[in-house]
Amino acid sequence: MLRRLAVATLDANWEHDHTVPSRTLYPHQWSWDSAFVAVGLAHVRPERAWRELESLFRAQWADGRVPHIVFNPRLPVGAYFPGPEFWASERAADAPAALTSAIVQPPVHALAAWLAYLRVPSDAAHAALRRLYPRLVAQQRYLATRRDVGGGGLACVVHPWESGLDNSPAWDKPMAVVPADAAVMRAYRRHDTAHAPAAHRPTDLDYARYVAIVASYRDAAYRDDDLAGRHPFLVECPLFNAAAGVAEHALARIAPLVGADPGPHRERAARITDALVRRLYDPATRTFQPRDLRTGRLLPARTVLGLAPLILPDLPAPQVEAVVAEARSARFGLAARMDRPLPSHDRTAPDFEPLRYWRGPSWMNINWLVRRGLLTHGRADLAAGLARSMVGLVAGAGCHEYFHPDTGAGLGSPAFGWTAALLLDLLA
Ligand code: 9YW
Repeated sequence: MLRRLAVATLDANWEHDHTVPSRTLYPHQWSWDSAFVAVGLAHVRPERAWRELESLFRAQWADGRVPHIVFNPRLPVGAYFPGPEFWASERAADAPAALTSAIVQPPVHALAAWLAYLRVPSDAAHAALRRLYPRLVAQQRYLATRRDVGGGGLACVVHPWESGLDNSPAWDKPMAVVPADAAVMRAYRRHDTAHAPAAHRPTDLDYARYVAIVASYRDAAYRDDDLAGRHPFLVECPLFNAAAGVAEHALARIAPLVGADPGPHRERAARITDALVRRLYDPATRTFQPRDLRTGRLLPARTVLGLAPLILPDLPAPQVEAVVAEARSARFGLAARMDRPLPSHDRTAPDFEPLRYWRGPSWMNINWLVRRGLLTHGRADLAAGLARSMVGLVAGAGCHEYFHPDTGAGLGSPAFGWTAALLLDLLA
């Protein structure tokens, strides 16, 4: 039954060569959504899993960046805000012919490609891996070179949207100093609040700041040189960089299959893990925290982003223990028997908001990543507890975008791509 619901959701969201996250809220192709969706499609429609990844990478920029949105040119202007006219990515020398945004999302694609291949290692899958490998390598090179603004071996994100967790409390401090006026939003029509209650979504002031950060990047034709001198939002995120590390591990597995040397990938993976521990681990609180490059300080909110480094297979034992302890604390509630998956923010924090998007609700993709981390580090008991709670959530509410972290009620889009896809992976 559940499996059938998940497949029907993915089929309904399939759009000629990719899957939309949601027909109503997000009608274009989103980068990390496509990676998660490919993991699920590999179980039921393997040929589509490769089309999903390949259509995304066809829109890759010449500098290697993989845009966070690839716009469907068949949709009318105004189908989503901000649309291609707002991004005006044609101002950048490296932009592709496709209509895209100009920022990125967490690089979970190499992992998705590796898992899709493992699931069905057919000749077609092998051929797709060969085509994707150089593109995945270019994606990593972009992040490791142009985005190492702090010079310490980590990629920085230049917009909260790049973190994938848009309005996470992690970003409150750096966002608070971005100059913006909520009144700016009168000039635009938000698409999201027409399809979901405003109380669940980022505020107009958040959006005014999102717009201001894009405007700053756009005014520099989306160049990455001298970001430190001019850009209003620059943070090193633990989830984003953990994804980049895992990508190198995945590429090390893929490389021999396509006639490439896995050695450099292993070395880069080790360097990323080392940099994460050195730059984002706080021994005083025993947590991973994002670093604000504009102040040089770690950001204090204890969000679920801090649990993501668990996905790194070479995370040293003290940090593994620390992340597991944080996940098991009252802040997140991980246990071998648990009713609800992990929330997106510390339940005990005064700014925990169970209904508002990334400020409290539970999300399948983050829980799926944490579960992988638990399996990687031999915590099968906790991984099983988490998986059961995730399946229970979808069994109770359907393939929603996110869920109330206490009641399990479905929130946001009711037919969401990555929820369906990752459920299929859990049920496999
Ligand atoms: C928005 C599509 C995207 C996700 C992001 C999520 C949201 C778009 O939806 O961003 O309107 O804010 O935050 O992670 O990729 O599902």
